[in-house]
Amino acid sequence: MTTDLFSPISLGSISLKSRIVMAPLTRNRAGAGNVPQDINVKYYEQRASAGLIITEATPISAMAHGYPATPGIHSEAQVAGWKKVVDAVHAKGGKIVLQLWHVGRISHPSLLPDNALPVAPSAIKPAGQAFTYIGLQDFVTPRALELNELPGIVEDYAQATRNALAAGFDGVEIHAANGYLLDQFLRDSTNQRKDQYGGSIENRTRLLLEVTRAVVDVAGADKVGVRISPLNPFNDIADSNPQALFNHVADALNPFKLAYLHVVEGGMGGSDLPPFDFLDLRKHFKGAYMANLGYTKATANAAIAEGRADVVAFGVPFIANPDLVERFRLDAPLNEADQSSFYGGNETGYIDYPTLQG
Ligand code: 8OZ
Repeated sequence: MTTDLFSPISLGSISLKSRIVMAPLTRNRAGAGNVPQDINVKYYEQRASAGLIITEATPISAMAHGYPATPGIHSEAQVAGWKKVVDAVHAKGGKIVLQLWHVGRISHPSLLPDNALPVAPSAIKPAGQAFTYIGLQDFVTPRALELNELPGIVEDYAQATRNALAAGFDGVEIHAANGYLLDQFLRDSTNQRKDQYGGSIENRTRLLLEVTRAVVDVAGADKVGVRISPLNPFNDIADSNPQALFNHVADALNPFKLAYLHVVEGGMGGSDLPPFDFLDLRKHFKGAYMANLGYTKATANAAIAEGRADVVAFGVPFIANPDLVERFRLDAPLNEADQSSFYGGNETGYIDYPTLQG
């Protein structure tokens, strides 16, 4: 029998019924205090037939927030809210990991404690605007983190991991992609530090490895994945040599024996991207490889059959199709996603997409 999307697989200690993964999706519908609420429970429960759900990006601390209504994992109420999500997904036989997120400079004082400046590897202002509770606001110049603050950031990841395990999650994914804090350290357009966290590829990878060490020490490597996006220019970021950087990241992560490496294989939003060989990256990483970005059932099956991926994460199709797995199984038509309800709002465009049953 050929291996395809419906072949079971284990990612570390997490056993999946299929290789159809729900990608992390920011939806901006948390309740007061950035606590997961009933509609969030319903939304994830509806999608529990996925082989694995990766939660929306989840801030690890008060300073890690950069958008309105994103559910955190740093208060007791948030942990209790997430526990309801996890219990609902588990009751339906699903698996779910929490994505650990620090936005770094992609934030705004109005979203941070005491109107603090966002923090980053270097004091470089991103082009563009932040989504805030008071509308779109120009990004500000962030404050460069002091060397002696970095252990505190690493500890925030560790504490968030303890909280995620307390909520019952099957594991955690470290978000090192899409121009947020860890990616800001990795790529050299945003990291111009002169200390041991900047400059060489080894130095720029250091914080990710320290965070991975801390998270693995809490959860065990077989419950930890890492997400990277070597080319994604989203959030005004780039690197002068992405192939060398991310091949090194893959090599450096190998000794941990992680559950998986999750790779955004391109850019969100059109622009000219530098050449990059994802198969080369895939060969550097010795564990399970999760591919993401624009895959269909056909292209995902081809990637799995050809060994270019072990599992595939689907984003937009899961927004619009809670029963995506069943639809793939039957080759049934997919619902169209309504872009206007992606970020923020209520039940509409969130928990009202029909299944094949209605
Ligand atoms: C889109 C809008 C807001 C946040 C990411 C967490 O790209 C996000 C995100 C995406 O990882």
